Amino acid sequence: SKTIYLKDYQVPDYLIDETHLTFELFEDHSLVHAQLVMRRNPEAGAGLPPLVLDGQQLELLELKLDDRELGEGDYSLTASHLTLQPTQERFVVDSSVRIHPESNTALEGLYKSGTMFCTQCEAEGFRKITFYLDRPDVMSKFTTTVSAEQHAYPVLLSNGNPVASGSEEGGRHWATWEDPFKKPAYLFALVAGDLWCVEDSFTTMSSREVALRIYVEPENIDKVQHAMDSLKRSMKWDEEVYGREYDLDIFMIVAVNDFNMGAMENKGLNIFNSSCVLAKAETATDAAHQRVEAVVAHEYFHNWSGNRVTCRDWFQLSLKEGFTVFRDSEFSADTHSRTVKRIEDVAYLRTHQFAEDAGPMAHPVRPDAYMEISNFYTLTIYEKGSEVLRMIHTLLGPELFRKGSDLYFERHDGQAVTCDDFVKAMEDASGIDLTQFKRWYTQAGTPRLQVSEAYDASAQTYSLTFRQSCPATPGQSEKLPFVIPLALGLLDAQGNELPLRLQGEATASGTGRVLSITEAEQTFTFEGIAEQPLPSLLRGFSAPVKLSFPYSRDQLMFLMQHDSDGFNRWEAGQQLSVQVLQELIGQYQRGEELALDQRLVEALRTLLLDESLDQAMVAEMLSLPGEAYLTEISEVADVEAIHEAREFARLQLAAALYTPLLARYQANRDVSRATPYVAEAAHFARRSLQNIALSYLMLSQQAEVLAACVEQFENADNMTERLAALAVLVNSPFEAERSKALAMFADFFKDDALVMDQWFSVQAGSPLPGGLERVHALMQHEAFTLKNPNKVRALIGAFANQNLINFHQADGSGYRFLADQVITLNALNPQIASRLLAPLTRWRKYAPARQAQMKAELERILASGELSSDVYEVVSKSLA
Ligand code: B3K
Ligand code: ZN
Repeated sequence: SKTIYLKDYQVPDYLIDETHLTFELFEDHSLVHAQLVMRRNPEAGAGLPPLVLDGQQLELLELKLDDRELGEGDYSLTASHLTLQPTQERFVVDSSVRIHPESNTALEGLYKSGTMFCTQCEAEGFRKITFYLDRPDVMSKFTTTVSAEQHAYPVLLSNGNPVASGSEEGGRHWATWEDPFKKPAYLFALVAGDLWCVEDSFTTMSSREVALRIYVEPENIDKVQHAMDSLKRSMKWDEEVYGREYDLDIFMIVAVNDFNMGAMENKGLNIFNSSCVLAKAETATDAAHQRVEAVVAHEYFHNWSGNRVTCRDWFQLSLKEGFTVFRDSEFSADTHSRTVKRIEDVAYLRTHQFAEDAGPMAHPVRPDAYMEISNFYTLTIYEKGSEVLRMIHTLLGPELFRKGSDLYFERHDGQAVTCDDFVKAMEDASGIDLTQFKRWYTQAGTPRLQVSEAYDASAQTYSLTFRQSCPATPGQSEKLPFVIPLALGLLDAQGNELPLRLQGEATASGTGRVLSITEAEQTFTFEGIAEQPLPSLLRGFSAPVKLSFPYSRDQLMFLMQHDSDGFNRWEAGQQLSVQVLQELIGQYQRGEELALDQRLVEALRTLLLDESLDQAMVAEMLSLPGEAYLTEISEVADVEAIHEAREFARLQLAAALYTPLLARYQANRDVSRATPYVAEAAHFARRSLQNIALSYLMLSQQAEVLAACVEQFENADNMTERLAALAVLVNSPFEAERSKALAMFADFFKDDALVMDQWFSVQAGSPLPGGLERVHALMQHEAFTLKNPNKVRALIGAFANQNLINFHQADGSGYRFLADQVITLNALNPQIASRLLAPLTRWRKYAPARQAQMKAELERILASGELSSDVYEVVSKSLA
């Protein structure tokens, strides 16, 4: 495999003004004819260099240049390129190829999911469909004709507007679609299948009527309404918050079962993993409902941030992904609870993106080299990229940020641009210099920010000193200081916010404010501070850094109660829990008796007893930091100590708080019983507290709790309650009830693939001993197949990522199992194989014995035969 560098970027030699595609779909092959209306790129210099088209796994049947048939001497063909010599500035290339979607298990290019044909072209899948300049800075107008057997494939879709259709002899029919907007090939899509659709419409801000259609397999037609409602809310929100209007007459979403990721923003024809479209109360949890809403919004928002303005090259991927994640997370925050959304996003970022940023695949938000671009659809590009946008938003404020985004869209509409272009628009609109800020795009790694305080009672000054540093990452040993926007407030002894006046300022400018930290070491001094204050730092997680301040446990408890920033109240609770859990981990490691700091118990009791608090917040506070997060913040992760310490704390909390937990549980379950399912914040909140209370209560092994759990499992009218009860039973020692519930569930839902995914996941995640044996057995279940990415994620992914105590079995069996699956999947679906591999790449986190076992498995994968570029890149970099 060879490395591609950003510094080698060159504009394309040729452009494709028009692309006319004809697909003839058959059961044992498909034919693709492409007519490319091309010209020399005026920006690329003089002369007529050879035209090098991308193409992989294509059987070339015919090739013409300006209607002249080319023979073997007129072109050269390798496994990845077709080269021919143009003789004029403007010319037309016609090619016909044969491809095999019916045996495409990589799910990239044109493939079959069940009985339907569909495509996935981002990033470089279009070259598996036809010979093309498969790069995002080549934008073209597409016309697509699809023909297929009418009975099996009544629905034929592509991008843009339908312009013609008809029947052919022999039971076939065809349809032609025309997309008036220029686009890169990665946004091309085609669907053919026996699909039903739900139809609706949206009237845009300039009063245009847009037809909305969501296509699904007939049996899923009753699970589409939530996605349709989410789509309409997204369209409205993008008009209101960003001034962005939809631009075609029709917007379509198609749900497919076999899909490598969540969804894809193809112009006018989004293709979705069915797990990100289908949702109804009986089969999808609250989390699934929220994910559907967020992914529908995300893909819709790409119509502007990604499609109208796209990326010049794949190094700029975060230009569209970071921005679009920021947009969808703000949409969710506006739609439900802002604080809860922020807590969820930060917990996810700190657990997973921080781990990536500290591992062998660490890369900047704008990478400068890659082997396989599919490996760079990462938490760093998406989640950290979104944090970078959020910091720009914080530094500019909402009005200037909107001005900057308007300027960006106006200036670059119809273009393929860079992250620098985006930042330039923000600078030009705001007058704020972001030169130093751009280090967030180029330097990898999570910055550390150490904070110390000094209070001078006689001068009435309070100083905070910040020291920032950033650990070395692959290829980057030295880092320069970042611009860190730090939102903060100061609390007095009663918990009131103090007015803030920095040295040199005439008057205080309110209470909370944002400091801009730009130096390696920097001190800010506040004046007129009459008593020693308690700082509330990094409010709302205003920058993706690891902050440390020497808080005592009592101070954290004070912040938990009094901080005016909801996010930081949660954060104080998390820091308190981390301190307490780390103390338990130490006790376990030293062979001492474990003793839980009772202050944590009392802090949580106070929260449970306060019925005026947002129930979702109480639920979030009750959720102790997860094992994966405790692993991430450990110098050397001790798997057993982390698990035992956390389980001990949960048991102690369950016992001490039994009465208030039961009261909150019962009250909420009563409301749930009397209330029809609604996918809204207050209802999510009630069910989340109910379910976390149940999971604690079950640790008591009381008969009344078991009865309540079984009651909830059997009688719930929604999947949120039913699945939570099932998970609690699966993790419990009540073997009879557990087996009965699992069997009932599988029997009832056996025909619903997405529900069976939940059934697999719940079992794969159970920390009870024998986890690997259970996973092995489940792989034999008739509903399981390695060919479906959702199944792989639900069973193998959940085991390796969410069942740390079983995956990290001391005998190395978990590692061996995962490597075996990676080797099998490498041949079937390289993208899925490469993603599955991530837990093994974290070997440096563990003690020497585990390190050796994990490395041995990585080496075994490397030696296992012909590796895809996807797997090769991750394995080789992990071992480097
Ligand atoms: N842009 C797609 C991701 C494509 C991944 C290709 N391996 C979905 C999204 O981010 O919206
Ligand atoms: Zn995206």
